[in-house]
Amino acid sequence: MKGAKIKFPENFLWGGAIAANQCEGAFDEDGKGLSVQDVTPRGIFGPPTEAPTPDNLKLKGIDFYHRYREDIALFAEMGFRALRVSVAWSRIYPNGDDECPNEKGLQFYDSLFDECLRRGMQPVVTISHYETPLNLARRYDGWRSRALIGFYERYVRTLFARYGKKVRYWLTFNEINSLLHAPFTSGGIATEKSRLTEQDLYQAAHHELVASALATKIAHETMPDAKVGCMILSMPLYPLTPAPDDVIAAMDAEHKNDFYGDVHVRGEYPGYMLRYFRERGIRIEFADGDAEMLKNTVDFVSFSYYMSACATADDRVPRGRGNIIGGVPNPYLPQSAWGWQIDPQGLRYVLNRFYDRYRKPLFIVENGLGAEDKLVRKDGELTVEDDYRIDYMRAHLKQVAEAIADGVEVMGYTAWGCIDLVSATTAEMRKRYGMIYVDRNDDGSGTLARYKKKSFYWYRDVIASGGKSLEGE
Ligand code: BGP
Repeated sequence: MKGAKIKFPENFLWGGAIAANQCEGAFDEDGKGLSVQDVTPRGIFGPPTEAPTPDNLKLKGIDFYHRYREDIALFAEMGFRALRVSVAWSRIYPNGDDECPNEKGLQFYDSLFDECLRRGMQPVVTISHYETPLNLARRYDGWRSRALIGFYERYVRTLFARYGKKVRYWLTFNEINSLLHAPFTSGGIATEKSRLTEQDLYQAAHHELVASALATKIAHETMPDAKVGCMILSMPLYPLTPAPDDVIAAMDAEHKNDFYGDVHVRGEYPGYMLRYFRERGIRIEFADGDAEMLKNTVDFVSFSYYMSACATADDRVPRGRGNIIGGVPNPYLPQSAWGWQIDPQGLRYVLNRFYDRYRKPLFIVENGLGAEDKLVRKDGELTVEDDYRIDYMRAHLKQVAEAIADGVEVMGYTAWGCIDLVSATTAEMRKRYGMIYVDRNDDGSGTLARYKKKSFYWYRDVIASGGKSLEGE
């Protein structure tokens, strides 16, 4: 097949994405309570500490809390039409179960969203991005408890009432399918992972799914123009060989992730999951009204995409590293310095697969390359010659164009970590995604000054040309 002519829709939401816990810093300012991230200095898979420790880079982030105006000005220079951010739940409800919200926290996001709008960017807001208030984890075991639905409801009602006129695009839970793999970070579940059964985890997932549907219902009732999306960690799992056993293993592995999108879009539990539960004696407790609530389905499907992996029926084949879920390495693909396999065509594959399955607009809300950058001086300016990042983004955006040519409805693309921030899985600063370099090192040192990388100018040209500049490259 010939490469498609590059044609992105007129109103395509070009932009970038960040998350509060990885960039804001100011972890205890203006009444903010602690979140699960404030006690995980080693990243998603590291053990939590009792209290925040000085080596936790996330406590300081990149000081976005104080520098957001300057950073948004840089995003505007790149021509962003959308900025995906998250609200730190514990800025609004410091303990999660408080009766009243923290006004100072609310004011911060008022100013942040105003600044986005003033600069011509639609805020795309993740309501819960790995930032469950720590008190909800310690006191209730996070989403294992049904009580969390009520606390989340209070929180979203507060957000919708306050920001309904400023924010149109809402995402309910970041990478909701990561709950099984990272229960503390993703679900605020304090019980150690090794002691949790599948029953425990799927019950927690059920609570999140009900909460997500409830948020969608409230949004639709209170904000007629709002669009609500689910957010899925996408990672296509190819069969390692054409052996039918591997094909079925891949289908089963895909189903484990599809479950979440299927409930969000179809409004009910899919048959393959009911079978899985039945055969393992897992009984999901549905409260009265839950089945009805799940029928409040989303307007669009958003997802992160970094890599693909393989699945096999052969348990002896070792698994590789990757974005939370992981899988068996694909012998045909190169990998990043962190072992994440690079597969631009996988993005076209995912877009087609989701569109075939859901027939809903799709939004790529995370994609990018985590790499080590070297600051150099060029024409008197400090910069990074990050051709590797440009190559990654170009190859992926070209595949987005292919999917659009295939007829897939794509709403937008927000590049992950458009400004360097602290890594989620490893809590490092040296794993950088940005088109803007931030002078902060793993030991916490650095001036926090921002420098434009080569990719900054490249992305600016891509956006300005509506993707056309990719054609000649
Ligand atoms: C996703 C998260 C992000 C982000 C990204 C990159 O799973 O939603 O928060 O961090 O992965 O991961 P990392 O920072 O570990 O490279």
